Amino acid sequence: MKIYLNGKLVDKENAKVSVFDHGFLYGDGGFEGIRSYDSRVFRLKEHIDRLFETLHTLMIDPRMTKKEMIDAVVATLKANKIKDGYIRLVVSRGDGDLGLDPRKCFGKPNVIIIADKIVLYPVQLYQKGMEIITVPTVKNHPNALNPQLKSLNYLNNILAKMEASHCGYNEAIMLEENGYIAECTGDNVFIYKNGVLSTPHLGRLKGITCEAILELARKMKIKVSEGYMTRHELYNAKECFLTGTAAELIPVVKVDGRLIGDGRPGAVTRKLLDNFHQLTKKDGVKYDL
Ligand code: PXG
Repeated sequence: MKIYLNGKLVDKENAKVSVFDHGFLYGDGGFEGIRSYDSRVFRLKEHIDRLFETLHTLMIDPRMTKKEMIDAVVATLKANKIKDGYIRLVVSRGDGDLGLDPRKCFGKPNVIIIADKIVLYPVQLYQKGMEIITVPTVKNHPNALNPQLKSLNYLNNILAKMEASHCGYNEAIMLEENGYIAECTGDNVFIYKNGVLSTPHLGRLKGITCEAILELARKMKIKVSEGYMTRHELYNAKECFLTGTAAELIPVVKVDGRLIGDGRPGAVTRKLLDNFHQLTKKDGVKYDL
């Protein structure tokens, strides 16, 4: 396996960064999780735009242009001969001393690209739908660590994930401190009822999959709404599903013990998943192996 590390494609064994890297010491950096389908990197430009926004807020200069970053992702996929895969792109602040002050870092961020195979949720979950719960750990406040930042500090989500798995569930719904639905630990949340597809508007990552689903829904003439969402609305939705790069679109049939709709993946959910699969066949940056 070849890993992209600061401009070079190196063997996995040699892909190493220092223990003084502030990504390791403090979670100081940003990342993206990207997918390729049959030699097309899905919405690569959008992922790179989001990464650069995260880095802009963190005041980390990757010392590469967006075009160079796109080329580096494609080069990594080609070097590993991966047609269908998962790409993890990480930019950390780089080496510094043991203090958290970024000014004492050396201004050389580490840029890492790993291209690997993707492991999906089991296929039965897509057919039967998932059962999930809301958890006590609240979503980071936007003025603390904005959920729109895809930062290397994922502990907020990891704590919520632990709460879900401790209770025997695969995914957790996280609420904002005022109780409104925010998102899951690695997915956005959607509900459908009375012809309207809704997703929370704030307190969440602006998911690339989420945006793609909103676009598809508009094309299907489904009304879409981004606003506040309570647990009551979620429990009484006709359909519910989660979206994310890893999960794509996965139906949810029970939340906190409440059956959603008739307890089976809904027709709109299934149609959107179908259309999403079609989209992955024509969207994105094409490359030849
Ligand atoms: N919310 C959060 C908190 C996420 O981390 C999403 C929503 C969905 O966003 P996208 O852009 O993927 O539609 C994410 C994405 C992993 C993994 O390894 C996590 C994500 C994506 C890919 C892999 O657990 N999270």
